[in-house]
Amino acid sequence: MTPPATAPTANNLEAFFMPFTANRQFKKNPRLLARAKGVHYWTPEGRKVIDGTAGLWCVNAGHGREEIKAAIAAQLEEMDYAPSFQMGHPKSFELAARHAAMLPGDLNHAFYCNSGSEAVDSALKIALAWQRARGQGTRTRLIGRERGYHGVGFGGISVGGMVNNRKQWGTMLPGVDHLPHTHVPSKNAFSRGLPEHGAELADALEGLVALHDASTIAAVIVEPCAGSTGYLPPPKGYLQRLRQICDKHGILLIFDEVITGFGRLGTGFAADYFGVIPDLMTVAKGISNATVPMGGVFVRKHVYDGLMNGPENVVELFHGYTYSAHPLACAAAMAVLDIYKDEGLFERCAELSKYWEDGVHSLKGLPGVTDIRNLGLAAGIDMEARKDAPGARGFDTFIKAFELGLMVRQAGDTIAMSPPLVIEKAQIDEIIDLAGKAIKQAA
Ligand code: PXG
Ligand code: PLP
Repeated sequence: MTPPATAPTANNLEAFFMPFTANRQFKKNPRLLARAKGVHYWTPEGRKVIDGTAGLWCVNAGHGREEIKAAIAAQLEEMDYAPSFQMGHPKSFELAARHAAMLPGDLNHAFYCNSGSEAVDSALKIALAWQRARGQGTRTRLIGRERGYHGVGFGGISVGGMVNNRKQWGTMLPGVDHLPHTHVPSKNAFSRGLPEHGAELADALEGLVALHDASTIAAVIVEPCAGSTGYLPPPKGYLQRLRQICDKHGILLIFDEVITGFGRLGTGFAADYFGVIPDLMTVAKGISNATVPMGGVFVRKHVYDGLMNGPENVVELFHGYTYSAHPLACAAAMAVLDIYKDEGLFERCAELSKYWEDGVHSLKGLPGVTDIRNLGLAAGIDMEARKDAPGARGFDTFIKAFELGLMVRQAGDTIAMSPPLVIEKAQIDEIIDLAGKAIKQAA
């Protein structure tokens, strides 16, 4: 049979509608990745690129891990798929028990899905259902934060705070409000680790309570460290204060740990790092080392228990995905947990983070660099925008870096980096060197 004229070939990139990409620009000058191992990618032509971003903040244990491959292959052999609606398969329960055991406090229950976006929508729905189940059904309002990223579902973009991810979609969810973001470069520029100033920004939640009344507010969702917007570690004391205000007013606190979860800060979760336990936590990415898509919502005991009411034959939460707790994802996630533990990768991240901090802050003084932030194995570098061309300098820096052999992530005129946790010191040196060259070449 003759293939249709539009069959995609190496030089026909038209059919794929690319996500979060300037499609027409990309297809004129594509950047393809064809192979990956360890902390490197290779282009189809065989050019080696060091992965300064762990894919998209997700390949925490490095690429091509044999143990994960073997676990997925074995699961595929044994059973490809089983539904999780009114049925179960052993690995989903085993994985949830393992997650519960490693999570702080009484975050003892795991709901599974397939991405961070689904995790966020699931968490928002669980929060609303819980408030209703305890007789507080007037609490329907959800509070997010400016510059927040919570994926791309309607719930996630509504509580999210990045204008480009919102402006095409009209009113989104009703009854949402936002806290101010915590980026205060006038006071905190070039902070190493947590910025000193800005804990009082959490008090804006008291302002929202005064405006809307606590009886209308179900939950607050924040990223402990805002990731997508260019990496913003929270001011000292900020998350603790948010926790106190939520407790005072019966508002659930949701930490979106899609990026910070599974080791990025040198602890299992940001909740461990900050000693602040949210009522619900969303995760994805590092949960499966990005081998099989997976996301999850971890839920504290009171939230789970609050929903386990009514007749026992009635479904407690009318929510779930065909692929919730997919057997391949569960098998991958357990192999990943073994690697994190056996190789001590969270501890390794904690040990390397000072070296990383010194490295990224050595870029201070390069042309146009206005701020550098870091926490754990991640960093954000702000550059001055070119006159009348916001984002152009950031994009050029990203392109120059890729040509030099380094993957970074661009958000406007900010560059973010978050290498796999298996990175070596010499490779950190290489990343810093190439990032510095790219910043200079794009200046
Ligand atoms: N919450 C947070 C905090 C995230 O960082 C999501 C939810 C959504 O996850 P999914 O799996 O639906 O994409 C994310 C995802 C970037 C970048 O450039 C960040 C993400 C995704 C893609 C790019 O910083 N974060
Ligand atoms: N659309 C239709 C027509 C469906 O039947 C389903 C699931 O059964 C979905 C969407 C949701 O798909 P998923 O469960 O993979 O999110």
